[in-house]
Amino acid sequence: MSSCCPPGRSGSETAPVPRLTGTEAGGLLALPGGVFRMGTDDPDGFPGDREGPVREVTVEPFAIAAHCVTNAQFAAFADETGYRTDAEKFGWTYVFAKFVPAVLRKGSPRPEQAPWWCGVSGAYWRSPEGPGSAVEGRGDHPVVHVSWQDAMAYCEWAGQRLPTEAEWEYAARGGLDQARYPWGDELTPGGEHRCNIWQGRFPVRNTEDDGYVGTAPVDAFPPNGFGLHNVAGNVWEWCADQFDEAGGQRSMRGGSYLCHESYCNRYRVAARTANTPDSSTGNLGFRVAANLQ
Ligand SMILES: [Ca+2]
Ligand SMILES: [Ca+2]
Ligand SMILES: [Cu+2]
Repeated sequence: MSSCCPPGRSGSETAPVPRLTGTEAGGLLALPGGVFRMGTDDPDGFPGDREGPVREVTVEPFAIAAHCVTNAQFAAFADETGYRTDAEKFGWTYVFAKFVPAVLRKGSPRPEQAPWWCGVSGAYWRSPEGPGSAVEGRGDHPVVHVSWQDAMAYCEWAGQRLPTEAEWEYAARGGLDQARYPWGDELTPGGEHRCNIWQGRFPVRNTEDDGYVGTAPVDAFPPNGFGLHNVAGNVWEWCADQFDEAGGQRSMRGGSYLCHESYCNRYRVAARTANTPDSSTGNLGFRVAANLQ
């Protein structure tokens, strides 16, 4: 697969989703819902990902976070509950190879089809680049190395839930009909970067024109018409849905700081991909949603 998209764990048993309790005040954006046109038939889309056909979808009123769950928010959950993520249980997670110190890179296996990833022992959300790294100074960055199961556990603790794909796309479109990006059809209107993706030549050279080589703060860049930040780029975002009828894989939306037009082009608002619910990588996080009372 020609893609920067995150590789998955394979052949490993999935742990049950822990039952946790707790609440966290909302602070979410309440959206009115309604009918919108979901998906794309654009020739630049990926039919294999089933981005199309364009269809009218009705979304009930709901609430969604303006930004992804941060390291600080996830720390509050982990500190209160002692929750251990799948990356901690498995003992490793995928880190973008360029971020891995040379001494760790040596013994870290790389997936054949995506050799820019390293499976790094001891890496997890608090040590995103492996042992010795920390999230200090990144409290307002999106938590990463969290699996779908981890995201579900956080949601349960917070009294929230993951958005459905339809909710995510409706919210990500910010009221625009069939635009390519959350802000319109142009990637850099007026030459201005509107999201954190990859500039340069993937995966060897990142010119960092948008200001970030890895994650950016969750509220970097202006929000879309509904007030959501960084739906495109920064980190992939887990959704509640199964990816397809085959089951087993969960949907992810939005693309990440590793996305580049030449390689994956999945920062378009209709783009989608998937991973197994126990997989985790350094460019994959989530944003929460909730029902309106
Ligand atoms: Ca970037
Ligand atoms: Ca995103
Ligand atoms: Cu991508």
